[in-house]
Amino acid sequence: MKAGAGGAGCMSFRREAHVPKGGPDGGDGGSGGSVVLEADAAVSTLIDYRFKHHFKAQRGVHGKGSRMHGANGEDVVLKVPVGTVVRAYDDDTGQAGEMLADLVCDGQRFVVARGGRGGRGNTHFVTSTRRAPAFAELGEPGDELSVELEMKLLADAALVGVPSAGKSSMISRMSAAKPKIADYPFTTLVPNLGVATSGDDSFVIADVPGLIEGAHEGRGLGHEFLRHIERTALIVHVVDMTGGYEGRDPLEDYRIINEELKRYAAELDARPRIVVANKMDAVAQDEAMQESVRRLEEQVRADSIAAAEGDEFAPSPIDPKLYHVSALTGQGVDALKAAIATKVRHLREAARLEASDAESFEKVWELRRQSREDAFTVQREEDAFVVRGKRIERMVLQTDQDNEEAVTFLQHRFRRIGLDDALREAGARDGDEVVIAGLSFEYESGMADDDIYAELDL
Ligand SMILES: Nc1nc2c(ncn2[C@@H]2O[C@H](COP(=O)(O)OP(=O)(O)OP(=O)(O)O)[C@@H](O)[C@H]2O)c(=O)[nH]1
Ligand SMILES: [Mg+2]
Repeated sequence: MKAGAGGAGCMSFRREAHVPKGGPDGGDGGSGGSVVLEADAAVSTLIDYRFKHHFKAQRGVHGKGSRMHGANGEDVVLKVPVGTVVRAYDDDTGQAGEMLADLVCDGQRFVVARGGRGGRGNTHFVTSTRRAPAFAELGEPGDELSVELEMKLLADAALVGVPSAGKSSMISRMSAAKPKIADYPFTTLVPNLGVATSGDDSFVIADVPGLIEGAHEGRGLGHEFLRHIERTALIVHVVDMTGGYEGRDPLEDYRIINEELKRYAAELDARPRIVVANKMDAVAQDEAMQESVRRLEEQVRADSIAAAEGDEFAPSPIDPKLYHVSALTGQGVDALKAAIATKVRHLREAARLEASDAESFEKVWELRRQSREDAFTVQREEDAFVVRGKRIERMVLQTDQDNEEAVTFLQHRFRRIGLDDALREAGARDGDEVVIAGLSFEYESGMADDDIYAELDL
């Protein structure tokens, strides 16, 4: 992603008849266009970015005399699916790094490569002692970086449970999805999505591969999919009441799954959850299975209270009711669907409140970016002190090094962002070499007293 550079500010003086030298009138450069990612519910895949990898926004136009500002470069807006995670990507190592943004709601935007600001024209540098500043700023370079886009599943609800619990049977009962169903474990190898409707509500439900003990550390197939569950608002835990052909204890299965979710990510422990007793058609004739249902019923109620932090009347993320269902006969499926739909509706409303200004997301990412960019480091390398930091390097690149006044202004900016102090702390002495953005400067302390630009902003 390559943003446009800002246009240069203009250094110019007004010319009028009979006025030998008018005041400064150099206009500002326009800002460069940014590359922006925008989550769009109408986009369902990242396929557009499979083959086209390079995106570049326009540069800003240079300022002109008579206070004429240059035009801004246009932004490039790339639409991505809701659920796209953006990470910095290192071209050299081929590794994805820090997460830059997580686009979770429709319309959410993230400026991935910011256009450079336009340089300011010389009108900005007038001070009480310098009425005719003979310099202007160059445009800022635009950001240039590589990112990795990953689309994570965003279903409203996910069916989880041990292999063969009947998750695929359930999704095929609830929606038009037709996954493979079979009486051996790990029939489902990739998640299936289905759209279920109940009354006026509809929700997206995912059927994920069965989880087994140790899934959180990569056993079985579950781990790959636990990261999807991580982003699902509601977990529908399907318990096989027959214990399956291995004759397992349904209560033990239930505990194992809960433990795996918790160990994968602690916050999954408090994720809203509905527990379903499946294969109830087979339970009717079996005394021992009926006993299991009663025990599970009690366990779910107890877990629900515990999840509400011991307060029986507080809303608990875990539905206290155990839903009796047969995915085979369809018994109880409509009631379950209605319960999921209601819960999903409430969760969406809560999420909407949280994100009510979708801006707030953008602000958070923006603040993170700023603090990342404002920071700089000073490192002693051989005989020089090397300074690294996005903002400070940009300041240097914005300065016409051949123009003495411009360089003096740069020194003012250095002081303002604390470079002098940082250099002194790092042990710099007068005359030492300081390298920023590939350019050499000489350290000189005690200049703060004669800062002729003290009254100006950065
Ligand atoms: N009797 C009975 N059998 C069921 C019921 N639901 C599912 N089954 C059977 O249980 C077996 C496993 O069902 P699936 O839906 O494939 O189970 P799954 O949870 O998706 O299994 P994995 O994909 O392997 O994790 C199949 O033989 C189904 O026919 C039910 O309500 N009653
Ligand atoms: Mg399955």
